[in-house]
Amino acid sequence: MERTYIMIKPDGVQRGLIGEIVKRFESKGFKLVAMKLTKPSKEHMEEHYVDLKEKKFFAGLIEYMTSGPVCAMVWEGKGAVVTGRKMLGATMPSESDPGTIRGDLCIEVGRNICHGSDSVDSANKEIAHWFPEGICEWESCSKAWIY
Ligand code: RTP
Repeated sequence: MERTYIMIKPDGVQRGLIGEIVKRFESKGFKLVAMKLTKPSKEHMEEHYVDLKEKKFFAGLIEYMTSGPVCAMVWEGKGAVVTGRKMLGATMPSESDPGTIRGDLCIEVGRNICHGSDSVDSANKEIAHWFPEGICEWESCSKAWIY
């Protein structure tokens, strides 16, 4: 089953949006298979965004992304990568459609509250980078408590 790496950025954590974002992924039907709050090192974040290292905004991006804890998650389900990106909305909040996470909840590109893998290949690399300890494998083996 396809998996994607979704990260709530420091501004999303500080604004108390973890519950709102998790709710959207749960309501959509995706399955949460890994989650942790972690304050990444500069080196760890530079590796995550290595493809952007030549961009003018790179230093500011790293400073922002290491300014507080992030909520690192892995979500599983059919088409999780493409659908996850659609749920996040466009990178620029001014271009994100209403109904998307960025479209509903933020204004600045430099404070756009969430990250989502842009391909299955990136997702696999990002999951290994953020969860080297492995992730939780679980099945809904009994539905006795679901009404
Ligand atoms: P992300 O990796 O965070 O999900 O973002 P993305 O694929 O939608 O966009 P990308 O181009 O990879 O940019 C990564 C993050 O860098 C910040 N950014 N700032 N100041 C700027 O013009 C600018 N452009 C991008 C955003 O936080 C963006 O999400």
